[in-house]
Amino acid sequence: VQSSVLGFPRMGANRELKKATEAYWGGKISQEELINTGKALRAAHWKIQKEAGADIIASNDFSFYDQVLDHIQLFNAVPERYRKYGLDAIDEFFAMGRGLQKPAKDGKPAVDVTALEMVKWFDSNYHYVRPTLQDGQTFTLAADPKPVREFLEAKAQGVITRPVLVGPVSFLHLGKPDRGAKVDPITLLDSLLPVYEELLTKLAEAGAESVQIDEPVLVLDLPEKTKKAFGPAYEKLASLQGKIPKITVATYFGDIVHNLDVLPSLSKAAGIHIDLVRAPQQLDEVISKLAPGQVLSAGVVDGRNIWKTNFQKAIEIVQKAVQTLGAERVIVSTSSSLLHTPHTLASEKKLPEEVADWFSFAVEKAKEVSIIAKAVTAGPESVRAELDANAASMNSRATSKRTNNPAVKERQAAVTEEMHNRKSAFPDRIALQQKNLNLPLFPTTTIGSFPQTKEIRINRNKFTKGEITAEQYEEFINKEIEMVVREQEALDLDVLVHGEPERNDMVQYFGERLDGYVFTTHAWVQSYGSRCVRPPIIVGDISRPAPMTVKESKYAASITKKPMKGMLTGPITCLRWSFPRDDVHQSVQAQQLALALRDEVVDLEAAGVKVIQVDEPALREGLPLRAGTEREKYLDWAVKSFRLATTAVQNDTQIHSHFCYSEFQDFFHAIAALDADVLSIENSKSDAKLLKVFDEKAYPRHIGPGVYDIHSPRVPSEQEIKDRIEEMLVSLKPDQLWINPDCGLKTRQWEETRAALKNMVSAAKFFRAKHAQ
Ligand code: THG
Ligand code: ZN
Repeated sequence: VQSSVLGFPRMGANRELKKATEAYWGGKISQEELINTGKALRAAHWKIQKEAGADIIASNDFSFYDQVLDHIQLFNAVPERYRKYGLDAIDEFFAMGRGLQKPAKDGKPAVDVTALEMVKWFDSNYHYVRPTLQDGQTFTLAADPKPVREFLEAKAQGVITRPVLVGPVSFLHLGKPDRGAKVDPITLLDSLLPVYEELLTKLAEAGAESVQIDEPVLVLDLPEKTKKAFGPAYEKLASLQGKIPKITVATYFGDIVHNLDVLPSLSKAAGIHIDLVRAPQQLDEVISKLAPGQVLSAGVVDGRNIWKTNFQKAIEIVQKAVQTLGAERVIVSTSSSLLHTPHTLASEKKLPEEVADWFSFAVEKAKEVSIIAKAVTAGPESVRAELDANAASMNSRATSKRTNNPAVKERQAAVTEEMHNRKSAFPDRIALQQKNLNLPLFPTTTIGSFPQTKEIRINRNKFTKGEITAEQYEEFINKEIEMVVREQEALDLDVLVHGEPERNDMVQYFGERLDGYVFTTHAWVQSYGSRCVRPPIIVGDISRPAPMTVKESKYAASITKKPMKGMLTGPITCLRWSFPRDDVHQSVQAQQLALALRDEVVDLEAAGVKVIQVDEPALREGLPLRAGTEREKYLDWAVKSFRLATTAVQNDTQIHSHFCYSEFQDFFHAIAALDADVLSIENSKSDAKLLKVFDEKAYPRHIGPGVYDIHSPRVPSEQEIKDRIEEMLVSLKPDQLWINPDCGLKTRQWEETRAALKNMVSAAKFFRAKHAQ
C-alpha cells in the first residue's frame, strides 16, 4: 500500500508567499525575487513531504494566486482584454486575479482592467478565479508549460512527483461565458482535449509516470451533458495509453455514488480517488464499480480540518479496501489537497499542551498517510509507538473536560420551541421600533466595519505583543470609535455603527472570546490570492464567559444621539469559518454558538443598543453541495440557530442581518424564515433578477440591497446611486427600502469611503423629498 498527498498549502510556514506577492505588487521586490521565493517554497514543501515518508507527492499544486487561474493561462484562455497589453506572463496572471490599473510609462500604454470573477471553491472558504470563456473560444498550450517546468524542477531535486491538473470537464463546468458571450462552456470540450493530450505527452517525455487529474465536479449534481462529457474526454486520453502518464482521477468534498454511471468512461484511468472522510459510505459501491486492475486512492486523512486522524478507524477502512482489491490496488491518501489546512503544528507555541496533541496540520498529515500505509503493509507492530500515541490522543480528546461541558448540554436540553420566536409578528414590531428610532423614509446605514487603517493594525499588534497596556489600547480604540461616530454624524447617516476597530476578523474575534474554542498564532489558511484567514478551532462545548462586544457598542452609543447598531457574527458563519469539531454534529455546535450569541444580544439590548445586526454571510456556503433532503435539513437547523440567537429581544429592538454572495433564488424561503426586521444584501452586480424574487414572494420586511460596490476603490456618483435606487423601487416599496453600501468598508481607504457615503446620503435624501409629498 502506497501513501499520497493530493496537494500541499503554498503560503509557507510564515506566509512567505503572501509577503512576497504583496511586496511584488507594491514594487518592493523584483519579479526575479518573487519567482525565487516560489521556487524556494516548492523545494521546501517537496522536501517536507518526502521526509514525512509520503510515496506520492504532488507538483503543480503551487500557485502564485490560484490553481484554476494557472490553468486559464496554461490553456491560453486569457480574455483579450488582458492579453492585448502584452504584459509579462506573471503580470497578466495577476491582472486576471486582481485587476490592474497602471498609467502609461516608457512608451507602454496605460493599463486599466478589472479582475475576473472570484467564486467559492465548492463549500470551502477558498475562492478560485472563474474561467471566462468566449463564443468560439480556442485553446492552445502555453509555451514552457508550468506543470512540466515544476515537474522537472522537483526531479532536479531528486523528487519524482505526480503533477496535478484540473480536469477538462471540471475546468469547463466551473467556467462561464464571458460578458456578452453565449457559449455553453461544456461544448468546448473538443477544442480543449488536444491541449491536454499535448501537455500529458510533454509530461511523459519529462519523465512523469503518473498524473493526478482533479474532477471534483463529480461530487455535484451534474447536467446530463456534463456527465456525458466524461466519455469522450477520458476515452480520448485512454487511447494515448503508453504515450502519456498513468492517470488518477481525483474527486473530493463529497461522494460520487450518484454519478457512478460515469465510472465506465474512466475505466482506463489507472486510479480513482475518493473522499472517505466526508463520504465514507461510498466505499463499497465505488469498489464494486472499479475496472479490473484499477487502483483506489482512499482519502482517509482530512484535508479540510485540523484533527489528528483516528488511525484505528482509518486502518480499518483501508484494510477493508485491501481485502477486496489487494494491497497493490490501494493507496492511502489525504481526502483532498491540504491547501485548506494550516502549514505546521510545530509553529504553535501557545496552545494548551493537552489540546495541541489532538491536532494535525499539513506537515503532520503528510506523516499520517505514511504511517497508515505502513501499518497496513507491514502490520501494526511496524508502527506500534505511533499507533499507541494516536490511541492515547484519541482517548484524551474524547474524555477531556474541555470537550464536554455539562452546563452547556443542560442548557441545550432546556431549549424550547418558543425560544425561536419573537414576541410579536413583524407588523407590531416595526411599529414599536419606528416609534423608538424615529427614522426617516429611506433610512441610511452601513454594514458595520470602517477602514482598518495601518494605525489600527499597528496598535493591535503592539497590544498583542504586550508593548502597550490594555488601558492604552482601550483608549486608542475609543478614540477610533469616536472618530468614526463623528464622521457618520457629519455625513448625516441615520443608523450609526462603531466601526469595529477592535476586531481582527469577524469570526476569529468571537472565537477568541468564547469558551470551547482555542486559537492559534500561525495557523493561516489561504482564502484568495494573497489573503489568508486564521480560523479559530472549536474543541469543545461552547459558552460565553463574559460579554464580547458590549463595552465598545455601549461606548459608541453613549457619545451620540443617533441610533447605534451593535454588530455580531451569526452562529452559522462562526461555525463555518472556524475549524469545527468532528465528534459532534454541526447543528449541535451551531446551537451552542446561538445560545452564546443570544446572551450577547440581550446584553447589548440592556446596554441601550436597540438595533442589533447579526451577520450570516456564510449561511449559503453551508448549503449541502447537492440538492435534496440534506439541504432542507441543513436550512432548518441553520435558520433555527439564527432565530435562537436573535429572538430573545423586546419587540422594539430591531434585528438586522447581512448577506454577501447573493444568489438568493434557491434559498429565499430560508432568508424569509430568519424573521430579521431588516436585511442588507450584496447586490453589486445590480441584479434586477435578485430583487425580483423579493417582489414575487412579497417579502414583507425591510431590506437594503447594496447601492454601490465596496470591493472597488471607485467612488460612485450620486446619479449612479439614484439610478440604482430607482431600479430597486421597481421591485420594493418605498417604506421597506434601506439605503446602504454592499458590504463592510474595512478594506477601503477613508477618502473614498467618505466621498461614496456622501453621495449615498444625498441620493437617499433626494428620494425622501420626492416621496414626502
Ligand atoms: N473572515 C473570514 N472568512 C472570510 C471572510 C472574512 N471568508 C470569505 C471572505 N471574508 C474572504 N475575504 C477575506 C478578505 C480579507 C481577508 C481575508 C479574507 C484579509 N486577511 C488578512 C490578510 O491576509 O492580510 C488577514 C491579516 C490579519 O488579520 O492580520 O484581509 O472576513 N474568517
Ligand atoms: Zn458583506
